[in-house]
This record gives sequence, structure tokens and C-alpha cells, in this order.
Amino acid sequence: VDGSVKLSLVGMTCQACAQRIERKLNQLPGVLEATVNFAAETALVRYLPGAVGVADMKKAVKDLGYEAFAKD
Ligand code: 9UX
Repeated sequence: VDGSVKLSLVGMTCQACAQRIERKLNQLPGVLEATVNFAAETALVRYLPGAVGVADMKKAVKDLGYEAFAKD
């Protein structure tokens, strides 16, 4: 069973930023599909909870120089 989370993203200044984050999230093992919406400053991620977690996603985003927060 997969899970999904919406992340709030801080620090994006151009559409290429969104592409960078989307690519990075999609490279994480356990992520099924990540979609970044630049205008909304959000990422929607479908993932396998046993393989990857929100903490991993936040770290991946932080490694690129942005910040991510789980939205509820
Ligand atoms: Mo262009 Mo977005 O350098 O960081 S990718 S502003």
C-alpha cells in the first residue's frame, strides 16, 4: 500500500528550481512519483512508507538548498 504526502517548499525562485527538486525526490528509493508545483510551492509525493519517509524527503530537499515541510 502506498502513501502520499504534500510538502510545502520554501526557497524556490524559478521553474528550474522546481525541476531540480522534482528530479531529486523521484530519485529517492521508495518514491513512486513526485510532482512539484512551482506556483503553489508544493510537492505531492506518492511513496512506499516502508522504504522512505518524510524525513528522507526533507533531507533531500535540504541538500539542494531548499526547505520542505509536511503539510496537513
Ligand atoms: Mo535558477 Mo532556480 O539558478 O535556483 S534553478 S534560480
